[in-house]
Order: sequence, then C-alpha cells, then structure tokens
Amino acid sequence: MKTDSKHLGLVTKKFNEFFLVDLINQEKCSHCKRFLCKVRKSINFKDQLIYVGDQVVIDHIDFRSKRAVIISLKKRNNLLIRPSVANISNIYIVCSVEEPKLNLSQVNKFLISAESMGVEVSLLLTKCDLITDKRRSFLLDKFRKWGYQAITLNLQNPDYLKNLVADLKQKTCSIFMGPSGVGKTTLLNKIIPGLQNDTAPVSHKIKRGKNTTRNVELFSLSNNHYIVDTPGFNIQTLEVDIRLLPTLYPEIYTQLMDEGIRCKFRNCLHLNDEGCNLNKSFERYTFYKEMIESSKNHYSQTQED
Ligand SMILES: Nc1nc2c(ncn2[C@@H]2O[C@H](COP(=O)(O)OP(=O)(O)O)[C@@H](O)[C@H]2O)c(=O)[nH]1
Ligand SMILES: [Mg+2]
Ligand SMILES: [Zn+2]
Repeated sequence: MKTDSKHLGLVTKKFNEFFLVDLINQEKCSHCKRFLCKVRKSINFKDQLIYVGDQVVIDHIDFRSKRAVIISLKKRNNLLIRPSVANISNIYIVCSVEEPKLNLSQVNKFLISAESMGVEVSLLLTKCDLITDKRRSFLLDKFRKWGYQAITLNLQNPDYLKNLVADLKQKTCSIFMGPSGVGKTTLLNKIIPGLQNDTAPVSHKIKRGKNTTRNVELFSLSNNHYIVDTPGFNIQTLEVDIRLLPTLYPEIYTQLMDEGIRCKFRNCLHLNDEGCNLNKSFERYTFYKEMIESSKNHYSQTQED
C-alpha cells in the first residue's frame, strides 16, 4: 500500500540515520500520521543536517509498515543549539520557587539567553505549593516589573494547569528550558496525554536535580501543537553580543522604543550617566551591568588568546 504522493512532514525525533516524521495538516491521531523515515540516498542536502523540528517533504509513503522516505528539507526559521531543535515558536523559561530555590541571577541569564533567540519568551514558576500566597504575589509583581507576566503552577492543584494549556495551544512549537529539577518533565507528563517520561527527585544533598531528560523529542499536545522538553543545564557564560543586550531587556527596550528615550550616543550601552537618558532605577540594572562587564572581559580574553 505505497503511495507516491508527496507530503509535508515534521521531524519529531531522530536516532542514528532514522527520523520519526509526523504528517503536517492531517486531522489524524498521532499514531496514524507518524512515519519512520530515512533520507533518500541520492539526495544531497549540501551537508545540511536535519534536526528535530525541521519540516521535510516525504515520499514513498507506506501506510501499512508506516515507513516513508525524506526527499527534501524546507528552509528553517531558527535553530536552537544545545539542545538542537529547529523552528521553535516560543520559549518557556521554567524555574521553581523552591527546591531548588529561586536564583534571580540564574533566572535573568535564562531569560536573556532565550530573548537572544528572537522568539516570544514566557516565564513559568513551578512548585508554588511550597510557598505562601503572599510570596507568590510578591514574585508575580517582581517579574511583572522585569517585563514578564509569569504563569504560576502548583501541581497539587490541577486548576493551575488550565492557563498554561490554553497558552500552549496558541503556539506551534514551544520549548521548556530551565535548570534541572524544577519540574519540566513532570509538567510535560501532566500535559501530554499518555506520556510517562522519567522524572528525578531533587537530591537533598546537592539540592539539584539529576539530568534524566536526554534525547530531544517533540511531543504532540494536539494537532499542530508541539512541546519540547530539554535536559536541565546551567548557563555558565552567556554568549550574546553586548551591543544587543539592551534589546533583550524589556525594561530597557520599552523605554527606548515606546517612550522614545534617546541617549546622546547612538550605540549607548547605558553604563554612564553622561549623555545617557535611560532611567536606570529598575531591579535588573545591576544584572545588566554585570553582564556587560563579564562579556567585555570574555571578549578581551578571547582577543588575547
Ligand atoms: N512540590 C512539588 N514538587 C514538584 C512539582 N513538580 C515537580 N516536582 C518534583 O520535582 C522533582 C524534579 O522533577 P522533574 O520533572 O524531573 O524536573 P526536570 O529536571 O525539570 O525535568 C520531582 O521529584 C518532582 O516530583 C510541584 O509542582 N511541586
Ligand atoms: Mg527533565
Ligand atoms: Zn544610554
């Protein structure tokens, strides 16, 4: 039962030379539209690799054995490195309010690294069952000032998930990123019907989670809505061009764009007061300055090497 009609597909998983590809725009259950594919041998993708999240054209579809052949690769919108995923529509930075404790400098780094991808960024605060309502309101207010309408989660109370699921259904390919142990995989297991990925308790000794999520995979929430889980990792150094940093902080770019604030120098890094008109009385300004300084050091070190 082979057909030679070509179909557009989405790569949801890859292992060795095989790819799992879902047909796109098909109102079928995920089982019926998922095919095991190889790349046609005669095709030369100009040394381009195919990543999870890529759109491909498949042919020689065999509906019985659920096999097909990838014959071409579509142009991608973006490619995230570590983990390698193509065409993400938005990033959720996931951080727990306790266990592991909220680390504001780390949240800042994750947000900035996500903003540098040029896609929509949202903030999810997990484990809100471990804090009081007062503390939760305090945190919501803090992150509102950072420019983010955080979504708070409490997995003891499933009502909290509704907002998130509604949000996810507005997006095509979301990715959960954040430190390990904050509950990303637990969340995914609750959201995706039938999913039972391994989760790991936070080690009480080191108060950090174990990395249990390894391979990148797109999970289907519903037709044409996918989510990616990532292994937790900590961002040590951030490799972002310092000239771009002001465009990655909502507190700064809204002043420059919406309020039309102009500094004397066109490429002002907003570090000194002379000629700089930016209002610097916002909480993350210290982080911003530290980031510029450390990037400068990093830059001068690599210049000397
Ligand atoms: N108290 C509490 N614990 C949670 C919650 N969500 C996840 N956990 C626990 O946090 C630990 C780490 O979860 P996991 O999903 O593996 O984190 P990941 O590394 O971010 O994928 C597990 O022991 C979970 O049971 C929550 O909302 N509240
Ligand atoms: Mg995990
Ligand atoms: Zn300035």
